[in-house]
Amino acid sequence: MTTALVTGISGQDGSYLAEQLLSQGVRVVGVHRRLSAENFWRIEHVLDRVDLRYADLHDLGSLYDLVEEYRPDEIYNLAAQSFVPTSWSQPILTAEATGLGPIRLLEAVRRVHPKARVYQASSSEMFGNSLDGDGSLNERSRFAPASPYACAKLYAHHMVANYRKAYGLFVVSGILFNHESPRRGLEFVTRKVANGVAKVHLGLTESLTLGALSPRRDWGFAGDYTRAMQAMLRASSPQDYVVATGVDHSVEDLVRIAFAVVDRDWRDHVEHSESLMRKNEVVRLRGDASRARDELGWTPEVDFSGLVRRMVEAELERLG
Ligand code: NDP
Ligand code: GDR
Repeated sequence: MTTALVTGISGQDGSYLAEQLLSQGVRVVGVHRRLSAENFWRIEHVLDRVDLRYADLHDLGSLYDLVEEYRPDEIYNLAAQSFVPTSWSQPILTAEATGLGPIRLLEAVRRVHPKARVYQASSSEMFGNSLDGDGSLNERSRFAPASPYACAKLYAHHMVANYRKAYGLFVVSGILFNHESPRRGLEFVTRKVANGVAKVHLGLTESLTLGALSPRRDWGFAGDYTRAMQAMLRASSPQDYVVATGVDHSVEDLVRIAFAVVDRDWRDHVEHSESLMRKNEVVRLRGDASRARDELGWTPEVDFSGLVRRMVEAELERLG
């Protein structure tokens, strides 16, 4: 029986990945950190089928013990401080968790179980504002990280490539562009907008306050992207892959399409706050996932408007 260890099991991606692995008969060891109140709302429906174990990305010993005990075939390192604005207010914590955390895991793997295949959650944020003109970003594009989060991810990304080369480990990074779902954290813009639209529609509030409306992102569905993670670990050789839809939209497009789901005009309900504007905003990200398509056979199934509709409907159901 294949055993997979998943860090960040309580997060958005961890929940979809756990479902997919369980449906394939894989034994899932879910790693979560100790909190004063458990945060299992995304994985409640699979809790009875997952081996839940405590470990923290800050604590090498806890990671080492788990790798030694389970000797997993696959390790998915999804845990991170993943919110860009928090990386400005807590840059050192972000460097520790998002940058050094993966190295602690790699050290445990190389010392006790080098046969494990490891997936590292890299990010399109590592490209920063390096995109020229109307192009798109692939595995050979230039990195120009524009936040402490992106710098931490890029450090881990390069370390994965170094461990692969120096130690011959099967370790890969997926350079994933934004992916969303009804299980997204409320602080991220897609879920914030979906939630705001539902509240306006149900008469719970009049408006929604946002920062910049012009940034463009390549938004896909999280469940499509966790399929790509698995395909990377099961490929014949270890390589990094960009995972993206290839289509970008602005925050304004997002808001317009989301309010249209409930037949409303976004201009009647959206307010602006300077406090939500970002330092070093990343203006536009669009990915080119040709390598993942050609070598892994991966393509996304959910398009942008289908994703937005799904998220707004989920919020209406939750709040209604
Ligand atoms: P989430 O923020 O939803 O989940 C992050 C997870 O990491 C949570 O389970 C959280 O636990 C856990 N975590 C945070 N700090 C620690 C720590 N010190 N020790 C152990 N666990 C910790 O992220 P997503 O699911 O959206 O993303 C998964 C990964 O992919 C992240 O690394 C993210 O940076 C990266 N990524 C995400 C993209 C996206 O668009 N979603 C795109 C590209 C990369 P808790 O529940 O206790 O907070
Ligand atoms: P991002 O996602 O920073 O791209 O990182 P987020 O949804 O936070 O921001 C996307 C864009 O929306 C603009 N924006 C706002 N964002 C938030 N959160 N709240 C607002 O009110 C708001 N108004 C406008 C932002 O300025 C930005 O341009 C996500 C995370 O999942 C990372 O972990 C991951 O690595 C990248 O995607 C790829």
